[in-house]
Formats: sequence, C-alpha cells, structure tokens
Amino acid sequence: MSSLSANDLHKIFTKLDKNGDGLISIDQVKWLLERIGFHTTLEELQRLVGPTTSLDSIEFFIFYDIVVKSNIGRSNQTNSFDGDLAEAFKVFDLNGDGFISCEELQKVLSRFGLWDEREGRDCKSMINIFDTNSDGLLDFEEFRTMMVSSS
Ligand SMILES: [Ca+2]
Ligand SMILES: [Ca+2]
Repeated sequence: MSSLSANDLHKIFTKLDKNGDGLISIDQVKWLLERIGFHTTLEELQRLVGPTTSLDSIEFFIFYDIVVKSNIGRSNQTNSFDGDLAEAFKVFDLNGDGFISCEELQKVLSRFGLWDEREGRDCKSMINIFDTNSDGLLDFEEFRTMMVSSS
C-alpha cells in the first residue's frame, strides 16, 4: 500500500481532471485506487461518497484519506473469504442444487475423515443448529454462519 502526499494527490487530481472542470468522476477514483493497490467496487465507493458521481479536489482529498484510513483492503479479505466459502459450499453441495442436505453434509465430512460415527453425531441436529429458515437444508448464508462460528 502506498500512501500519497497532498502534493501528489493534487497532481493526480489535475491529471485525472481531463476536462479541467475541477471535478473527477467516481470511475476515475476507482481507477486511481486500483493503481495504488486498493481494489474496490463502484458500489462500495458509491456508499462512501454518497449520492454524488463526481468529486471536487477537496472531496477527493478527504475521500482519499478516509479510504486509506478505513483500509478498503479489509473488505477485500472478506470478499476472498466469501470466495473461499463459495468454493467450500460447492464441495458440500454434491448435487449442485444450492443447498446442503443432511446426507451431503455427512458424506463430505466422512470423505475428509471429519465424520466420526462413534460420536453418535447426527447430521440433522447439526443442520438444525444453523438452519435458520428450518427447511432442513443449509443454504449458502446458513453454511456461512456455520463456517464462521466453527472457525
Ligand atoms: Ca445439495
Ligand atoms: Ca435452511
């Protein structure tokens, strides 16, 4: 992560403000952030800047400050955590219907040697703990809760 001085920021702003109207667009801000190692989405930026689509230089400086301090990189980690979870979910969802059934949970856990019959565990009661909508299956959100609470 590189952090820029006010002078650098001013130079960058002038460069980005191609038509010289003293405003730069959110897309340009996003592009700049990516250049310095902050990967974020337009939605995320929009949340931070509010209902505007362009920033003047003062707003840009303040915004840059907020972004660097709040460290958008952290939400990056969350994204890749979700990505890993999505991969894990696919492993469990053997028939690919978007839900993990009792049988699927048991099969996959046994495959990884994580299912111990002797403990007398039963997949239904395991699922029940996290099955917030009580359909007897784990959807991605429920699966996520299970993984988060077990890690
Ligand atoms: Ca399934
Ligand atoms: Ca469910």
